[in-house]
Amino acid sequence: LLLRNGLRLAIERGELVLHYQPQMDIRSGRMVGVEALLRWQSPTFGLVEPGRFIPVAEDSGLIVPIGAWVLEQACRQARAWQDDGLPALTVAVNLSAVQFRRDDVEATVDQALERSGLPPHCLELELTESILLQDVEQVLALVQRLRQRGMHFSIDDFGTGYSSLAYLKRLDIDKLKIDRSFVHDLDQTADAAAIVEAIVEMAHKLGLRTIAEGVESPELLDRLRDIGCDEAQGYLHARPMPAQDFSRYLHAHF
Ligand code: G
Ligand code: G
Ligand code: MN
Ligand code: NA
Repeated sequence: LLLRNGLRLAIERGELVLHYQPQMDIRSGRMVGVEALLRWQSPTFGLVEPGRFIPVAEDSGLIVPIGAWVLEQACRQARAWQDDGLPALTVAVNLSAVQFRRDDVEATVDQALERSGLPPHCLELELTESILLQDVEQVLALVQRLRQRGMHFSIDDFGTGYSSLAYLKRLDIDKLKIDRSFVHDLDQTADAAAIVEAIVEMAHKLGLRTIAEGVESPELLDRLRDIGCDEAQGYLHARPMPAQDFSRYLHAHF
């Protein structure tokens, strides 16, 4: 309850911040995208991780205004980097399944793009498999409409949730994000390696790209390259960092 009341005021008090983490193309070594990750800098609770407050935001409905803020902020920041002369990166934003249920996601996304001036093809929306527990036809149609306008979609934490391969095939997405629990064990257990290999092979057969989360070592990156995984994200390249630090990182990278 304390957390919820604090969270209610967090937006207007400017306590929410986005951190940014690069996404690298494994073959070329180029940065191709950046994920926006929400943090709450609370005067009472300190720096609160999303794992603690996103569930509270979802239960209370606060995820709707918070999600709208995240989308607009991430789009504005991506646009600012473009205006700064940096190569156009895709900015990935996490969407909660609750946003699909409680918000007019299409209007919220349009508003963020319009206000920021970010071209739709520079925005990627990360969905979780739990999105498919809802009115599937409605979700499929919405994703298709947004895709027609140029936006990209990925499935986050892939392999950990409920996923119907039948729906996956119908869902008009671009990319699977392989959950970091599989990536972490890649060089330790044959089972984890088998799972990552299977996901990559299936994704490619469905015409999807793959990105591995939680890539922490050069050895893991080598394994992923051998397996044919397309992209990597993790502490090996950079930790999530505030916008200002990420700007410096970008200028050093390009
Ligand atoms: O950054 P960190 O690993 O602590 O994030 C933990 C989880 O919180 C991740 O699974 C991520 O998907 C989720 N998360 C981070 N930012 C957002 C956000 O803006 N909206 C939603 N819905 N989830 C987020
Ligand atoms: O939305 P998603 O579940 O992909 O959230 C990514 C989360 O993973 C972020 O909260 C980020 O802090 C965390 N993360 C990013 N890179 C690494 C990594 O290399 N190792 C670990 N353990 N966590 C990571
Ligand atoms: Mn994510
Ligand atoms: Na994830």
